[in-house]
Amino acid sequence: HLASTQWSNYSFPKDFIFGITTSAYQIEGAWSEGGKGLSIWDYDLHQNSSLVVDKTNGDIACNSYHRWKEDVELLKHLGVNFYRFSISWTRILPLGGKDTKINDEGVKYYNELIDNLLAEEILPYITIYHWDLPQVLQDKGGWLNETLIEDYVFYARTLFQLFGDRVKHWITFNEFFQFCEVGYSDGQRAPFVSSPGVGGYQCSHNALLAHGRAYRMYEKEFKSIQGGNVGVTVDGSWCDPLTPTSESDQGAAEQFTQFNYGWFTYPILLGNYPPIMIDRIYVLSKQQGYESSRLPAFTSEEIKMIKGSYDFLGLNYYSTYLCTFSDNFSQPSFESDCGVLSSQPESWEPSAADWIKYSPWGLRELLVWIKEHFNNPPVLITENGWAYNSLDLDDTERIHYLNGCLSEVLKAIYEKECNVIGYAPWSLLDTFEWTMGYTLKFGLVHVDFESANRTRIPKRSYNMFRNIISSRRLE
Ligand code: GBH
Repeated sequence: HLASTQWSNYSFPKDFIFGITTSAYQIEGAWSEGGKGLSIWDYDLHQNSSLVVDKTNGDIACNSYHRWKEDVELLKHLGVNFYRFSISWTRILPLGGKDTKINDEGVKYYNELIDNLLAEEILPYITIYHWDLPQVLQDKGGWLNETLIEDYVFYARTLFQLFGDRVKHWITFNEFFQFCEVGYSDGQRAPFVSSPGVGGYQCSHNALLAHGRAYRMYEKEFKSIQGGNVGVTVDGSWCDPLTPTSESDQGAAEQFTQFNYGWFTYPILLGNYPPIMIDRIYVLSKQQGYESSRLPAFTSEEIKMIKGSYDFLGLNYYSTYLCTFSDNFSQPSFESDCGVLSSQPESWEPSAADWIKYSPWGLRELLVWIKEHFNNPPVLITENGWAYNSLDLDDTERIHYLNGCLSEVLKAIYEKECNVIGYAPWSLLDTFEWTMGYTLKFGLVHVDFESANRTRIPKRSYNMFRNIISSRRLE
């Protein structure tokens, strides 16, 4: 059935931008070179290699610290308008906070990368935080400690000062849900803290405040001089009702989106957590014997500060799930607070990642949901992708998925008037896939992790994406 699909016939609007994405820990390597300090991922995976399925780590990864010129060549030939990458906090501030010296070698690395991108007319879109917290700050409690807000704002200010003369697009955070809920509640990502129903909320409360404070700081101290934009990336799945005609399942699908996506977007766009989260977590916390809600509360000052703290909304979309209410979860936990069971039917085409099945329509549904809930803010798709687990130079399924998702983007723009401003797949390269190690491949470019110089070979999807960028249409 792969060949028979018809993609949308529209052309991408004139000002629609194309990019591609990576993140520092997943590609750079050189974990202890150039004066870099230790991040939680360096530290934890060196402590315990069993945290990763193939017992690998990002010590070398794609070696982009040394081979970034090849990355720039690949980006140039691809023809992208922008490159979304992240800065390694400990390459700039090896000890994290205010009392550490700026590491000149780290600054030099990013200066060269930025200058070479700009020379090729590729705009840098920099993610300030893509999960690699300095270990010294984790030693003080990490995102559970509200003093980290100050440290983050200091780090962000340092980046604006160092690079903001040339970098005009910043993304404060990548995916609060992943580093907070999975990192501090489930214990499945660094710092591998297990505190169900508690840790994730505390982490994200502090991280949302850090986001808002950094946004306001840029607005006050840099915006008039540097003229850039500050956005944030939230990961979004779409949820359809398990039984389409069931009103209960329809309610469950909306509740899932409120909890998984509204958790972060409601504060940033509307000023506070979704009412249903505030209510349910309060009631359940009381039942469970807590004195106050496990979900921290924003003060009215904080609400004013955080409301509207974005110039664009970054969206990472990979897959859709089917939802139904359930109370069959251990307590306390985010899952029982949310009260929704999600699954994916066997009949949807599987990728090598157990959480991604072929479901491009959910991207359009989510874009429409965003438009309706938040009055059509500018949305930049900052990730979207498909995983293989073996050599995939002829990656037809990835091509099929990216086309499918882009087709839904076109429909969202032309048939639903959604304000989608650009699109960047995950990822330029096969990367170190966190706890999946090197077993999952998302790249449009293959990386030979056996070769000393991490040889890069473009896949078929790279050429397909290149054609889309130059023709501005799907084929
Ligand atoms: C992105 O996160 C990251 O930003 C990026 O660094 C990473 O390399 C890329 O994905 C590919 O993995 O519903 O229980 O099955 C995506 C995080 C993790 C979000 C899995 C959805 C589904 C869990 N995704 N999650 S479940």
